[in-house]
Amino acid sequence: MTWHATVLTLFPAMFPGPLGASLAGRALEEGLWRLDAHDIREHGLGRHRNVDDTPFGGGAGMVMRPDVIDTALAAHRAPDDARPLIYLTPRGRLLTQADAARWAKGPGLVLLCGRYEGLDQRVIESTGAEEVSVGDYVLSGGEPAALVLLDACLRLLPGVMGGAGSAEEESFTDGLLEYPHYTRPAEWQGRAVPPVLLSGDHGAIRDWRRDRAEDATRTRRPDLWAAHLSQRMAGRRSPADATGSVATASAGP
Ligand code: 9D3
Repeated sequence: MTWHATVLTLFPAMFPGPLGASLAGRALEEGLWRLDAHDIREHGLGRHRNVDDTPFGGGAGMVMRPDVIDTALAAHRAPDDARPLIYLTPRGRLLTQADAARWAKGPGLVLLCGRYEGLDQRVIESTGAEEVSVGDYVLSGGEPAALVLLDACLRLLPGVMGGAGSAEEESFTDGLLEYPHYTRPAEWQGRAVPPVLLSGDHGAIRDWRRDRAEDATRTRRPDLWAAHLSQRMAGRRSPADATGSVATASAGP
């Protein structure tokens, strides 16, 4: 079975968008994955196909109606559909690489994109949708977030990337940012490549890259650095130290 993404959105023209180009686009053409984007407005109410209404309790903006969302979902998701239902919302928990890895192994996803102030809370609860955000910045809607989430999953599907995949995957799992990269020319606009990279000393190159990766992580991403340090401490803790081992096993980064 091919990995199947269904997107419910008011802007189906935003799909596949950038996922129609590059490796994901090639894989889409080759049938390695499938994408269906459906317009929620097709399930809207009345002559104007209304999908939203004013919020109970007052306040600014509009809320997407639960009946409309429920009808749209019923139309595009069979009762026995095993795919996780994800609602893209700034109120969601942050997307992680572990999510992408888990979802890439499954049959696909059903993605619900909100506009306006979002969905009526009752339809989120009744459907059991998983609420996911892609970061702490304000987007115009869930669609660009859905594209990001899909990209993260697609590059993990067998055959989508050039094959180098899983070994390279370890580098983010290792918990450090990457070291900086250089190529020819060895000197450019008065800037030299770090001499160690031209030395042929592979031990020294490995050490330099490790140092640069640690420096970058420490200064740019103190959150990742703290997680990396506790991982490193856990790795060095004696297995005989039972208390330490148990505490470490349950405390993921
Ligand atoms: C900032 C306060 N609000 C608007 C007056 C709430 C709001 C609702 C909906 C803000 C943005 C949006 C649209 N964004 C998404 O639907 C969204 C999103 C995001 O904005 N950032 C990160 N991840 C996501 S996932 C969906």
